[in-house]
Amino acid sequence: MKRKSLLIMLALVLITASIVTAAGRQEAAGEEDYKLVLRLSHVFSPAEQLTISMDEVAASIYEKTDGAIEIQTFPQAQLPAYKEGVEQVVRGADFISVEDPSFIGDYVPDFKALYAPMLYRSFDEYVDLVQRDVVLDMMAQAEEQGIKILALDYIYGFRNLITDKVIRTPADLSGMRIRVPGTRTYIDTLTAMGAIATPLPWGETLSAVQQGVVDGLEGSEFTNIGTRVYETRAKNVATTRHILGTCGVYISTEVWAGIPEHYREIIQEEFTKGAENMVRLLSEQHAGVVEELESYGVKFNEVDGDAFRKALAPLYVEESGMTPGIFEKVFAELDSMR
Ligand code: X3X
Repeated sequence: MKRKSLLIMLALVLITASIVTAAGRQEAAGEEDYKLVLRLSHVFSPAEQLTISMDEVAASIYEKTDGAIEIQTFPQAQLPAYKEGVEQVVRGADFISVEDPSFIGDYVPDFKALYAPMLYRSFDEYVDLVQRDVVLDMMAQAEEQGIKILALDYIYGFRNLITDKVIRTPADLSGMRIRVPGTRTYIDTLTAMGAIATPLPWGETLSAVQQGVVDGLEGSEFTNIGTRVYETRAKNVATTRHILGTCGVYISTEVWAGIPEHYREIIQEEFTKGAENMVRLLSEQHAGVVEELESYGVKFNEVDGDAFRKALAPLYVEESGMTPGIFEKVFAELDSMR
C-alpha cells in the first residue's frame, strides 16, 4: 500500500512539473511572438532635449526588448497632443502622451498642487518631491483614472516671461497678452501675475508674437534656444521662474497591464534613466545657453520676486476634488529639504 501511495505522489509531482513547464514555455513562446507598437506624442521641437531624450529612450527600449516594444515618436504635435494626447491614453489607445502634469490635473486635481507656480528653487527639489509619498499617492489616483505614469521629471527648465517690453513687476504686465498652454494652471498663473493669459498651441505661438496677436510668451531658456524664440521681437526675459517646466510620460493602465512583466521592467527603467540624463544635461548646459541667448541680443532682467510671489499667493487654495491639505503637504515636504 505504501509503495502504491508513493508512486501516485510521484506521478502527481511529474504531472504538475510538466504543466508548469508547459505554461512557462507557452509564456516564453508568447513573449517570443509578442510585439507592441506604441505611438509617443509631444509638442517639442527637434532641437529640444525632450525630443532627443524621447528618441534615445525609444531606441534603447527597442534594442533591449529585441524589437518587441517599438515606440514611434512624433514631435511638434504631429499626433494628438496636450489635452487630446492625454485623452488618447485614457481611452486605452496604444499611445504614450508626454505633457506637463497640469494636463493630468483634469483627471486628478491634486496634480495642480504639484505643478503650482513658484514652488521650487531647483530641479533637485522637484526630483526629490516626485519620489515622496505625497506624489506617489497622486500617481495612484491617476492609475484609478486609467493613467499609468512612467515618469514626471523630464524637466525642461524654469519658465520665465519672454516679451518685447521689459517686465519687472506685476503692474508692468497690465494689459499685456501673454501666450500660455491651455490649462487652468497656466491661465490662472499668468492672470494672477497681472497679464491677459492667452491660450495657444505652441505651433501658433511664434507667429502670434511676430504678428502682435500676443505681446509675449513664457518658457524656459531651453524653449527659447530650441525653438528660436530669440529670432522674434520678444528679446526681454523677465526671470520670474514662475513655473518649473517639466513633462510626465503617460500610458494607459490597460495597455500597460497587457505588456509582459519583464518588458514593463525595461520600459520603466529606460524612461527613468532618460529623465535622470535629461536633468543632468540641462543642469550642465544652462549657463552656456544663457550666454548664447545673450549673444543673440536677448536681455535677462531681474524682477521684483516678492511682488510676484504676493500676487500668486491666492492660488495655493484647494479647488474642488483636491485632497484637503494637499498644499500644506507639498509645502511641508519642500520645507524638509531646505
Ligand atoms: O505640455 C508640455 C509643455 O509643458 C508644453 O509647454 P509649451 O506648450 O509652452 O511648449 C513648450 C515648448 O518648448 C514646445 O516646443
